[in-house]
Amino acid sequence: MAGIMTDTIQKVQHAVMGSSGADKIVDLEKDTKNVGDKVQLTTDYGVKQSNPDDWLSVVSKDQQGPALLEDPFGRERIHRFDHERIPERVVHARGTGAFGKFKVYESAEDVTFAPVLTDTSRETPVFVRFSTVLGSRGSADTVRDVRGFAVKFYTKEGNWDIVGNDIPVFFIQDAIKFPDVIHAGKPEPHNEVPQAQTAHNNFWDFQFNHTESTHMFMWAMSDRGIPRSYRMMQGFGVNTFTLVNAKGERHFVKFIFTPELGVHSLVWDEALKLAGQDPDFHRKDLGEAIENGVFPKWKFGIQTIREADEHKFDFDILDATKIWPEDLVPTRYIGELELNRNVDEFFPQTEQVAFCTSHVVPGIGFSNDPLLQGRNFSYHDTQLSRLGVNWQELPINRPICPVMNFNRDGAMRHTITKGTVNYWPNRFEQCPPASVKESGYLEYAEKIAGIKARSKSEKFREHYSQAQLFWNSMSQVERNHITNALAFELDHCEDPVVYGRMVQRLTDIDLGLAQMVADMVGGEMPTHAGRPNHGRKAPALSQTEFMGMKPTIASRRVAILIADGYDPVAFSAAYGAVSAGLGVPLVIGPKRSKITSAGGTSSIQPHHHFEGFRSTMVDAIFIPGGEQSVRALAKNGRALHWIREAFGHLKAIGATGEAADLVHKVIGLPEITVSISGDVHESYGVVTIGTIKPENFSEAVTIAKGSAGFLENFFYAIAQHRNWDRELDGLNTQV
Ligand code: HDD
Repeated sequence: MAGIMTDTIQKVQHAVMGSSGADKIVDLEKDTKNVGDKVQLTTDYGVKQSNPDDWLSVVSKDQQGPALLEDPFGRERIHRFDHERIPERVVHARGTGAFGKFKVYESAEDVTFAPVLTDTSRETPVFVRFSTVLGSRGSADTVRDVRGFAVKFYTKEGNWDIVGNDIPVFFIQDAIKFPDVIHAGKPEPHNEVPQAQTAHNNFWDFQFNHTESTHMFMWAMSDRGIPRSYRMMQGFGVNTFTLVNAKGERHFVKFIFTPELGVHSLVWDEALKLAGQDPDFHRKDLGEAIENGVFPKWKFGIQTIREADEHKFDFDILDATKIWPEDLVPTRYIGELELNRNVDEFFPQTEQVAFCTSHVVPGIGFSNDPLLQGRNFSYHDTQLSRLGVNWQELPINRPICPVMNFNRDGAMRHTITKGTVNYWPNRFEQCPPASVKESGYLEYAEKIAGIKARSKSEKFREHYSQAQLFWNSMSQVERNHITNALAFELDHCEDPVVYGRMVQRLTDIDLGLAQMVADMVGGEMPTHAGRPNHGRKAPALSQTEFMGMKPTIASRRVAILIADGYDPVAFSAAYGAVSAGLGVPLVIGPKRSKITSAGGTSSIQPHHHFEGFRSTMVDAIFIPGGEQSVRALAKNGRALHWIREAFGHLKAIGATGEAADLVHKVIGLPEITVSISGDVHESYGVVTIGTIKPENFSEAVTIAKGSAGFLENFFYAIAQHRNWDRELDGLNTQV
């Protein structure tokens, strides 16, 4: 009788003991094998194969006869291949993932008894999958879209999933509308166009017809819709969950992740180009950072509201189209999420990972948020069609704690459970339920009274106030970007009804915005506001709030542009310092064969050539002097385009010696260049110096503006992410 439990417990004991972020990796090891091991090629049934290249056929010296169906090896190859695909996710099909760990540094025991949020000595293994929403599995990473941010915590009490987005609100309030919003956003039914974008009639027709979407489309049109990196996005659980503490008190809660590197975005022209030039940009970016040991980290925060305060707000706290403004409900940061390991194989890990909002652990519960209630049904359901009923047995999905119950059988079941009974209760009392003290799930005894009806409570009917709050809280640059994004999207709507009505909708947010968009896309020019603007602001809604983190160049890609005859001193100083700062130096030349320095003292094989790689793929460019090199670059149209484009995309540019003149000539800035220290000059994030100084050889470059060193100032410009002044002053037109 004890056999069942003992066997299972033994299986997982190894993984559960020790509680480091590596527990899940240890758990996966038993299902992981190495192609590199000295094993010979076999069929799936283990028989070694002597010739995997020729199908068994009738052949003679001078005649190729028919292939024989009797060949079991040939048939197996084709059969297996024919069935390699599973249905892609109906939304969030395109994504990438990584392993890591989660730790709380401040116990939240005042609001929950969930050890994952109270035990500060614990490290919980996690798997995180980032995604876009609308595109197919093979679509581009950098399209304008909401990004998924799904975290699976493998806790000792079972799996807990936060299935969130990089935007804190959602398009709809009620799950019953989910098929409509997704149908409207996905490619249109008659021609399956467009791929991975919201810039089409149906999406905007839906937005007009659902006033509740107004808040979210403003977020989607903001720079949040085109993140620079998955590592530079916030993550939000969006829905309202609940926490219960040891005293049995309940709080409403929202979950938030804020990246250590700050929140940063691409610029639109860059995002468009990257979609073609490097469709895997975000996927590679995450892999590269982890590979280089620059592990992405997020602070984990909670916003909590006492149960008794549920109705104290002018919005319904269960409405997923509303944020809880920070001035009313501050975020309390209590933990840290770190990603530190790439997957070994994409399909069994990233593709087969499956999240469920309904998966919570004791101490965490749901609310009556009508979107969440529907999600709790949908996720398990979709895994059934994607992966089958035994999807939780898959290595990536199984918990690291013991799993034992009487759910049995089904397609592809592979756990073998010993014992004579498969039901509860049973005469052996096998597999008894656990009390709350033994970590059994606590159902919070909530009193519910109401009338069964298809409607929502009163406060769910207000749809514009927070859209205005968002717009009011944006910086000028952010407002420009939202205006341009709306102008782009509506330009792709051919139906005048669609763009005409949307222009009118924008008057419910801001008349000026509506007029600027109307001017660009056509439609009747609005003359008065649809409703008064309340004028309130919430600074934490602006990305600029999350840009000023500690300046760093860690994980930033810096392209070093050279040709034969480059200055080896400036080159080495910059290359060494970028590497020392954990940035990624990438040498780019006219060709990928060896490039020789001035005086022939050194040479290097570039990582890429100007045509093969583009400025869109880096964060900054550096050009060392060297008369011959700079002369060659000046004659190379693609190299000049690199400089113009990087400038247009607001990126930091550094140049020394002869290259300083070249840069200024190409971008046309000389008259506004100011000296910031000695002969170090800076203007709009373009940093130049006549000759690189000995102090710049130091590997430990302090990142500071206005200091004597060239690299200090150049790195500061990189750490700022982009130079927005160029855009505000209209200098970024050459892209
Ligand atoms: Fe969803 C996937 C996030 C509303 C139904 N959703 C999915 C993923 C994320 C989200 C990040 C990808 C998970 C992964 O990486 O595998 N979804 C959200 C957020 C929502 C939301 C933040 C609003 C708060 N979703 C939502 C609703 C429904 C669904 C209202 C249905 C009623 N979502 C699904 C799904 C998916 C999914 C169809 C597709 C693949 C999957 O679940 O595993 O069930």
